[in-house]
This record gives sequence, structure tokens and C-alpha cells, in this order.
Amino acid sequence: MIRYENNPVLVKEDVPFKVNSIFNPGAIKYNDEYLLMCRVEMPIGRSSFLIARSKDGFSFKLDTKPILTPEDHKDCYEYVNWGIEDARITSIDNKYYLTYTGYSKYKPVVILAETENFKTYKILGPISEASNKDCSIFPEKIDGYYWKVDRPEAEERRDIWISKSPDLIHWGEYSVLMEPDKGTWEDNKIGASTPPIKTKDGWLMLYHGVRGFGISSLYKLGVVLLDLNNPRIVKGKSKEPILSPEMDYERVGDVGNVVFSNGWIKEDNDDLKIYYSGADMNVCVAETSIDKLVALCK
Ligand code: BMA
Repeated sequence: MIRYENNPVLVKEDVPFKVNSIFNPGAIKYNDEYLLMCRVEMPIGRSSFLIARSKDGFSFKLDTKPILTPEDHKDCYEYVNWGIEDARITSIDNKYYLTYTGYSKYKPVVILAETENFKTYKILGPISEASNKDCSIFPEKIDGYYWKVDRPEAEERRDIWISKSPDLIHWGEYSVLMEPDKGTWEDNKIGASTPPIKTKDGWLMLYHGVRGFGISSLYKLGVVLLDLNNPRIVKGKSKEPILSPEMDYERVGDVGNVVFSNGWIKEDNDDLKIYYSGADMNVCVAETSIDKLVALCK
């Protein structure tokens, strides 16, 4: 991965109202524009979503006010009233589905919303129980079903699970997809980062891995390749992290030593723009290609 030389591309000073931070954007191409669904943490410490748009993927213009807030969640407000966080965007049949974390006294739950225009949203409600987050939906049906991955917290376990659904609302046939590799950079926990992208070799997906060091936790990114016809099969994954916190803007912030991604965009030539955040404070870009990531997994 090659970091963009002018990272970060968005910082809190770019936001036209008072925020604590802007970070962890979902990403999609919409109407020939790069669209980022950014998390803005308000001064009181609760997050909403703010859209940023760009013609080239590097230079972004922010909306003047949030497009989705906890208060918009009329039917499930009690599960999001501490904030909405870390949207993943999947396009299926001309609709855009957002999966994100709803945060409340009940701990994180996965919320699903849909939009056709990034102006009006239909909130479909929680699609998990507490505690669950890091949910990505596959961009097409496989074997007649929708598929998702997510990351429930069960006692001390933090594994990525996979499940399927006839309608995106009712989910079942859960199984464990990936477990943290003990004694490595992903020792403590893993979670899905980006929605999977279809390649001729399989479904390609970024994930994050976390290891505790002293009083700090290091968040790094890895990549995994899943079988095209049966996404429960891991065909391979990167041996080493593909992005680790190294730059000052990844080392220093509200949560230092973090690179975290929940959005990427594939260009027509199979180049990839990976949107990520350093230290829970900003929005950055790094570039790579499908071929390079598939080769690492193989
Ligand atoms: C995860 C999520 C992310 C955050 C990351 C690092 O658990 O809460 O929103 O970026 O931790 O702090």
C-alpha cells in the first residue's frame, strides 16, 4: 500500500461546524463521484455521519451538516443514542446498504439502513444483538442468499462470523469465518474492515487485527481472500499486516497507534483506493491494486 503524500485528506478543521474528530468513513462511487460517509464525533462525544464528495478521490468537499444522526433513528433510538459509528456501504441492485455501529448503554449493535440517493434513508433497524460490530454485506447474492460478516464479542473471544439471509433482515446459519492468529499482530482481536470485492480469484476483504502492547493497542490492517461460491472458505490471507501505524498522523491522536478502515473504492483498472483513519482523528488514503492484494493472499 502506498500512502498518499498529502495525507490526511480530511481533518476536523475542514468540518464547517464544531467537532472533536472526523474519521472511519465508508466509501463508494456514486454519480461519478467518490463519496465518503464520515463519522464525525461531536464535542459531547457522540457520533453522526457527514458526507464528503470528491471528483478525484483525494480532494474532498464536506456537506454543511450531518446526513444521519442518532435522532433520525425514531424506531430504534434507544440502541443508538450514544452515537452511530463506522459505516460500511454496499451497493446491490441500484440500492445502497449501510451497516454501522449503533452505540448505547446496550453496547454496540449492528444497524442496517438503505438509500437510493444518499439524501433520504430508510432505517431498517438492528440486525444483531449486543455486542456486535464491524459488519460488512457482500455486494451480490451467493447461492440465492445475501451474506454478511460481523464480529460478536463473546466473553474473551473476538472472531469474525459469517451468516446468510433471504431478505437482509432475517439472518441465520452462522459460523466462524476467521479467528485471531495467536502470538501475532492480530493476537487480541480481528474484525472485518471493508465490504468484500469480487475478483476472479475470490472475495477480497480487508480486516483489522489488534494486539495489546503495554498500555496501548496496535490496530493494523490485513487482507483475506474468500471462496467465490462458498464464502465460508478462507482461501488465503496476508501473512503480515499490509498497513501499520507509522506516520505521526497514525501514531498520535485520540486513540494512538491505530490505522482503521471501513471503506475502499475499486477503479475500472483494478487499482484500489483504501480510505482509512489514523489514531481515530482524520481521513487518509492509501493506494494498491487487486492483483497485489490477491497475490499476498495466495
Ligand atoms: C474499534 C472501533 C473503531 C475505532 C477503533 C480504534 O473498536 O471502535 O471505531 O477506530 O476501535 O480505536
